[in-house]
Amino acid sequence: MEDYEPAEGEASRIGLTLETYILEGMLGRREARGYFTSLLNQIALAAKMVTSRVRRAGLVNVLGTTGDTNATGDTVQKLDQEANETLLRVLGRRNHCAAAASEEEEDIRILSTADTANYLVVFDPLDGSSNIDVNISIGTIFGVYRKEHDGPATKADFLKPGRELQAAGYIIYGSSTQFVITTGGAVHGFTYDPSVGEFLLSHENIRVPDHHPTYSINEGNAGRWTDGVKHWNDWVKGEDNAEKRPYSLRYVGTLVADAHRTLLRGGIFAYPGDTKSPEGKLRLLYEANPIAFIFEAAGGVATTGEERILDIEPTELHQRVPLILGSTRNVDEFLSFGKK
Ligand code: AHM
Ligand code: MG
Repeated sequence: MEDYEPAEGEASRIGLTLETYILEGMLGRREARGYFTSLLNQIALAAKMVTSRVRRAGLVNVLGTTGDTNATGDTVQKLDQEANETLLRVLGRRNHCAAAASEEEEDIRILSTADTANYLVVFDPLDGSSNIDVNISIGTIFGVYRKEHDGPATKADFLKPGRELQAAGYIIYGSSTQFVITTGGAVHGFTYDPSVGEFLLSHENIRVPDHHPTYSINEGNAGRWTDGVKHWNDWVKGEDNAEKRPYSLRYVGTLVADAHRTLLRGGIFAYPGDTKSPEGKLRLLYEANPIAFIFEAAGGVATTGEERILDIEPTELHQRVPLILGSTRNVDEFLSFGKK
């Protein structure tokens, strides 16, 4: 898959719409039939629909006071279920997505058996759901794979390592809504302009800084960590002017938000395995893989502490995985404690 990186010497394209960017990517590929382009545009459309809904999140109960039905008579749903339904509905429309696997669904959902349906989409429709009700950043994470055979998609089609992703991205519903996407080359960020109704290129060619004195981990779990993680945690809090320690702690509790900050500023995010959850908390298919794909494309690292996230051969749709990601040097520091 060719990526959408601007040609050498090409002027900055800040302000370009996401739709134009996706279309230009297709025009740059000789064999392109437009299916991939169409699929990415559908994801962008779903993102607009979800953001419009997220922006009214505090009004759900207000809108639902007439007996838990909304203006069109539908039952008022929880936002994460609504985001899930929106993505499934929009992805199912153009016969380019054969099936989807969602964090909110027990099994895969077949969306099209048409010959044109050559792609598979994995997603976490609303990541950080415990933060919805308290008006803290939440997000949507997605990844796109190619379906490699004729005939209907199966669950086995989704059990591929993350390095086979054709595209990955996330949408962060923060102080503004931003859409970060890569097809494996450059990573770009687009900011939603509600007055125009479009995502506009605002962060061109994002690169993860090599190091930043920030760490991000749920320290409430400290008693359950391995000795390596405990020693690393003591070390980041130790005093050393030259190394800019102690590092600052930043933890939102929404992976998309913690990863987004780490992508732009650098530092480290870790959700390691512990005595209660040896495999950590985060899901390989919907969370770790797409975010790892973005970090690697931006020059960062994503590992379980023992192996590269993108090399894991999944065995289950909903399997969990320890996730350590961020700037190369910060992750190296972390790993040096694990090995002691
Ligand atoms: P969710 O998909 O149900 O929202 O859970 C995943 C979230 C991540 O966004 C975040 O990194 C993590 O759970 C936070 O977990 P904890 O509250 O244990 O720190
Ligand atoms: Mg999640």
